[in-house]
Amino acid sequence: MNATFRLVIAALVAIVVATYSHGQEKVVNRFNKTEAMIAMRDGVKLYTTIYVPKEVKEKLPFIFLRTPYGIESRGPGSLQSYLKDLADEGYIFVFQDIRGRHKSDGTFVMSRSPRDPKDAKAIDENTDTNDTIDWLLKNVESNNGKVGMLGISYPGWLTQMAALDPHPALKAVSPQASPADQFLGDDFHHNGAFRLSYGFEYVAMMETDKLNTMFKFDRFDTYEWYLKLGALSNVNPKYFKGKMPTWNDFVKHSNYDDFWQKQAFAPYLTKVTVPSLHVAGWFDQEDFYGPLKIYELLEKHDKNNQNFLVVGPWNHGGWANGPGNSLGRIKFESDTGRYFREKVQAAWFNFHLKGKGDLRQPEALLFQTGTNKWVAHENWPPKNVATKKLYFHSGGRMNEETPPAPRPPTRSQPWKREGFDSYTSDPANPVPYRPRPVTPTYPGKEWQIWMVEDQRFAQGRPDVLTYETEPLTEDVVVAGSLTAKLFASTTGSDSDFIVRLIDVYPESYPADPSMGGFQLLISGEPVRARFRKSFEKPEPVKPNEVNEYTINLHWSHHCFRKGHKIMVQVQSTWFPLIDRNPQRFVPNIFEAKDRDFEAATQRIYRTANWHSHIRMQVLKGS
Ligand code: PG9
Repeated sequence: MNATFRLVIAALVAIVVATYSHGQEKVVNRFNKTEAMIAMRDGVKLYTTIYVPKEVKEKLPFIFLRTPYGIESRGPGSLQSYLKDLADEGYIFVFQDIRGRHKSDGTFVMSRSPRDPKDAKAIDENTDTNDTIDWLLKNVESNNGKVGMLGISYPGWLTQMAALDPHPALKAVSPQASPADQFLGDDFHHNGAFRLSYGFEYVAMMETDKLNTMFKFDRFDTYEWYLKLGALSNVNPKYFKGKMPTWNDFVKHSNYDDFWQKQAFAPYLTKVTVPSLHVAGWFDQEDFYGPLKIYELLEKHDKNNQNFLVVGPWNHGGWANGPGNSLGRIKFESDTGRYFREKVQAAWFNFHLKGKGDLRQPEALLFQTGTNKWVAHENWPPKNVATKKLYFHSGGRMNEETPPAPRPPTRSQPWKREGFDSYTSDPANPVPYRPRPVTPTYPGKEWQIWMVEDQRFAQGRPDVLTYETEPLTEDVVVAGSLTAKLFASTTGSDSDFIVRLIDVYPESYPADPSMGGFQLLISGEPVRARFRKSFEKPEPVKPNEVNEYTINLHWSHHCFRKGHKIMVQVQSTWFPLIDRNPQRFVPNIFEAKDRDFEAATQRIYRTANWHSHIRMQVLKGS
């Protein structure tokens, strides 16, 4: 090989290496990292890492993120994606392990309630945040005295906690996918129905030790594992042995008592203390209720227009990584995640912490699924909406006509009663919430996308009722709240009713033939008969009595396209997402025994008086 040839080869190698390493550039390498154990007011020390850009040209604000999941990997990892646009702009990043988790001292308390303001010595996540900000302002050189906070889910909740009684230096927050009420709508319960797989597996992950330790299932299909577990009263003797504080709280507080009410945000959100950008995903499998509820509660007090909402087509935290142009098999036709990180999140903090740009944040920036476009609204829910009611009819039909009065049984068919559909719900054979095998929640990939799974796996089960419209003759745009009304009876003395709203694609779908007949879940929620009058004081139902159930399906901004059908399904189990109702009333389902579980026959009525239906807020004209 002659010298010139060797040189050419060396140059080529250098170019390849340079190109490759540029693509792999580690953002964290642009920073100097320091570690600190910062003392809180009660002496407990919290592990904190501080990343200051190596080239500091001006004084910089802080971006502060607190987490229970361990900052060692998550801190630098998030600089690479979630926080990359902010890193490119130039901030001092601070990450902190919260009390009792990973490298921090103290005791972890799950969703620790806000402190009693009369107790001067009390601590909570808010005081820990404020003590840390005090320390940062004094100890980190080249800071400009301003702090912004953000985070997703637990870190989003910590961000909202910081805003309850903010440090004066806290100038902007973005609580993202933060829970608001763990009994009514977020991770642990929906309308008081326990989210079994999530509750069990999350508690094991957080409370086995200080790290993120996953529960080890001895079966591949956790549907089978949870079925074999039987009643919830088997959890402590067989697995947790009374050592998981949060599980013990679930058992002790099976109703909406003080414990849950004190933890929920509703009593505390009485003013907008700092500019707040609330972020949610339409397909969030964990905390969709929270961010919209927090926005709604604060909006009532938003005198200075500082409270904003963004909802994209994402799963839990789906905006933090990757382009966000699809989820499962659903395509969104643009890079929604990238757009959010750069044009919304970075713009928000650049404006509030650096005075940069001309922030024109719409009141509510929502991605309209179905038509795949971002829509800016002046109010959420918007004002130009009408109510559309779709009633259940015989033969699985659903339309806007109220059902006729039932015909009495005839002499030739004395047994025939019209005006209801019936199914038997057997706790020994519950309806799965996603196609089996149901892999574990963590670190399972399937959990993250179950809400966009084709719902056809459940159709045809004898314990799932289906009602659907004719193919739509024009687009129907849901914009706002969705509610189901059921008139139902059970042969048991307690029961669950689960309603799922589905967008059914046309059988022939030329835009993507593999999506023909696809069934996309738009919303699904359970109601527990025992809580039909009050979440505080459960009551049995009288067997065979017809009761009215209102199921809040929350909010949506979805366009059911012309040619699609709107479908509603009703069932009484959704397993192991929701624990099984024994269907025989017991004072506390966490203490029910295996022998308390029994099959029940359910009726869903569709008569002139008992007109089960779904109610949707739709944009006027659709
Ligand atoms: N959904 C998780 C969580 C948040 C708050 C309390 C409990 C669980 C999370 O992803 O952080």
